[in-house]
Amino acid sequence: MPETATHVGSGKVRELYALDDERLLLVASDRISTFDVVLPTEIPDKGRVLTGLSAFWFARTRHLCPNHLLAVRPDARSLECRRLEMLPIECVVRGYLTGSGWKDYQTTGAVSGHVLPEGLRDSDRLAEPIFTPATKAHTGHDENITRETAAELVGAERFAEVEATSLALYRFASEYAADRGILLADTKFEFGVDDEERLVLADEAFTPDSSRFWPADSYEPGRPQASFDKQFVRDYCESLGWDKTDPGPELPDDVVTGTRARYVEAFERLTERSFDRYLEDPEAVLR
Ligand code: Q0N
Repeated sequence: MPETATHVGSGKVRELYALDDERLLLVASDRISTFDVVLPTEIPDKGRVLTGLSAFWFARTRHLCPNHLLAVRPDARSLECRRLEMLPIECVVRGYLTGSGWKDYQTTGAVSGHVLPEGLRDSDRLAEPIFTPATKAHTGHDENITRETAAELVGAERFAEVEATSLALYRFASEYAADRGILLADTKFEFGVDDEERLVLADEAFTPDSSRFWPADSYEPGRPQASFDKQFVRDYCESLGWDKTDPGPELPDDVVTGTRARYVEAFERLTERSFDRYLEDPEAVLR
């Protein structure tokens, strides 16, 4: 009997289905966004790369925090997950100062209440990673909030737990990735709580859509960094003089091929497995 799945939500490039009362299916498409606009051209296998990376990291971080992953589907782009009660904050960890963190620092000298030393430059590495929670904006951009506001939203005890867990996850993965030539500048987690009130890592984990991946060999603070995965797309879009409003431009074949190769390269460097092997046996990435 074929199973039925009810569509319950979508992100910019992912879809969420309910399988039953306890399980969800998280499906990563091949859509790509840049400058916050989803482009009309897909990157073949992008969704499979992101799903495989998430599964890999869920398997390797279980000792730090339980997670929602139940199974990787044979299509290699879908994860069966446990249904949780989600916490109403985005849990961001920054090891480097860029994006909205750099913006907030330039205006206020602080990010989410962390007062930082003077004189930092765009993309500087921070002496210690910082936890910078944000609100879940359903439209537009997530907004960084203070640790106090985040603690009011989830409770002081749960806040202390998500902060410590997020920092431990980031330290573990960023050290592992840096050893393989990829800097994880920052990352965003979503957590839920199971029926026994245990904190559980949900959503995706250390994918290029939830983290900034930078090539370590070209890292140079004082300017924005090249994106490991999306730089060809950004350069092409900039060359057109597109105003960055919807609809975005179609991508030429060489940009599609080059970008697909970057995603596959990130997968293979981090997992130390062949991507073709992942497609043949997706669940093997968990072992
Ligand atoms: C959930 N979101 C926001 C896919 C990702 N394990 C879970 N249990 C209950 N709810 C959720 C999860 C998870 N993960 C997470 N929405 C519901 C992120 N979504 C946005 C749409 O694309």
